[in-house]
Amino acid sequence: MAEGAHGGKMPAVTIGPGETAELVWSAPENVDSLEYACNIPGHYEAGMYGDFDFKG
Ligand SMILES: [Cu+2]
Repeated sequence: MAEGAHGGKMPAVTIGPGETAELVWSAPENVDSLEYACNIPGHYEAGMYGDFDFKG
């Protein structure tokens, strides 16, 4: 796991174009949704984020 912009406490992987990787992370219980994002500087602002929706 790479050390990210979240104090190094959030799980992260860094890969190059065309590469794949697996990141396993356990979500907290009793949440409706979680946001994921790219932590490379400027990428979040460019829209590289999304949500996992656990409702339904
Ligand atoms: Cu990015």
